Amino acid sequence: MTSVSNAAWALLFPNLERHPDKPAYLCGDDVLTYADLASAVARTGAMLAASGVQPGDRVGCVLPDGPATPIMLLGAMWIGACPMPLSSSLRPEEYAWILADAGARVLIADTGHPAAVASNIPVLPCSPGGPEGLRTYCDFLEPYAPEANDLALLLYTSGSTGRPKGVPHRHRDIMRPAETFGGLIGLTENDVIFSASKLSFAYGLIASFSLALAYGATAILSPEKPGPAELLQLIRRYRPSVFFAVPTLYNLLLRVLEPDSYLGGVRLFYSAGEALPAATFKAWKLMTGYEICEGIGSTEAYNLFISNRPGEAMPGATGKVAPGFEVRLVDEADTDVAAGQPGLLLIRGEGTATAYWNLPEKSQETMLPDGWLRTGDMFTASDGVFIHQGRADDMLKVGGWFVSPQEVENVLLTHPDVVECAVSGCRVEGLERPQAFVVARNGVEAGSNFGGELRRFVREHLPEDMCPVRFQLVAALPKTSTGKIMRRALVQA
Ligand code: 3SK
Repeated sequence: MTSVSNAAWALLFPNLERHPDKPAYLCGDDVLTYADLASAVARTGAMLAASGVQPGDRVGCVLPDGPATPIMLLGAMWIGACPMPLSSSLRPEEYAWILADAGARVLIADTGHPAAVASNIPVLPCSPGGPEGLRTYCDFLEPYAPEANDLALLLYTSGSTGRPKGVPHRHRDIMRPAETFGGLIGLTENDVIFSASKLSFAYGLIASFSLALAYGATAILSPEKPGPAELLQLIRRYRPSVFFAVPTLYNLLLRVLEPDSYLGGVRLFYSAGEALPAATFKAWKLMTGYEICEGIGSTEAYNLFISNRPGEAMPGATGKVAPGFEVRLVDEADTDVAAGQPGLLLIRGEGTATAYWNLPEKSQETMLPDGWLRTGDMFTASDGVFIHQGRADDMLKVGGWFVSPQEVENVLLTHPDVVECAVSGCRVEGLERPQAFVVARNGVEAGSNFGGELRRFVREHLPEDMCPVRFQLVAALPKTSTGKIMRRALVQA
């Protein structure tokens, strides 16, 4: 077995040589330079080793986004352990289940956090102090030299149903987004990256950790979950050049933006996590003058595998295959579909996970022996441009035809009084039919025949079978901790 670079070393060392005093992270008034980061990582590695953490051990990390998060992740990787960044907002039983499933040796968390209370493993409180304090503890420790298949990271997907699945990644996988997607979006060390998605979500981790450090850029971290107005303030304060967010957040930002809102400095607005509705793309362009560049990735890929190219983003399209990936669209028998037909997306590329943690059957279903990975997403493609049709398990079968909830939602979202919506299936006389849940603009009232108006509107644009049989006004839609709409939570409502 050949050895590969330790990911922590590969992410830190070139920066120490090139620009030790450059800020790696900005958070509130804290500035963490690359030298500060490296010192703190060595110290954290030593602290973990002294606590009995061995190469291969899983280390749970439940921390609000801030300098401590990359320090802890890199510190664990440095000694060959496998960090598991977890969202701060899971339920106690979810923490208990995940930490037990992973067989985590220790948990890094505030001792009062529900994760610490729920876990029955040693809790290491995280108090790295300010950058000066970190520097005085600098302690050199050789990085662990991993073998090619040694794990560097264990991520748990926040699936909308069932138990979360552990997705292990190797040291070299951590570097892969920078070798492929980073070039696609033209990243350089001069970029200042701000991801509204957190480090516990693969999308945020790719942006604020793998890409930021591999390019020697600077990333902004925010411990809170800022609302749209606070996000605008952060953008004005730190002037990021690249902004990553999910579609829901762009919709929320549109509610607080004004035509002359200052977004100076941002050269690229990027969206992933869910399909970006064409209506959001257009409203954003109209309001700000900027395009939103959309792509799709997954925790299993630890990368983005289809993406628009900056400056050429197309409303309603996810884009073209990203560098480093091959893709196929297949039917349920794994036969390639005819051009233009919807199919299940398979991807193949270096750096994708080769199995789930502790789930051999699910792994066999998803990760195929020849390297192809089932994404669970449906797409159509023409001229190399991919259009997302939704998650395969969200698709409805109405009158013998597949109905994409997203296609119906995209029409509803063009109605001026619809802020957000989700379409799911319901049963009418035993048959599956679409139903819609709608968050309306302020002032629209239940009982005002809004449903009738929406029905008329959808019928103008789509065939009868695709028209929801009922429209329910709701105050908010159920979402996962990463901001994805949980359509299946609305099935029985
Ligand atoms: O979950 C996603 O959609 C995603 C998107 C981009 C990168 C990573 C992930 C997990």
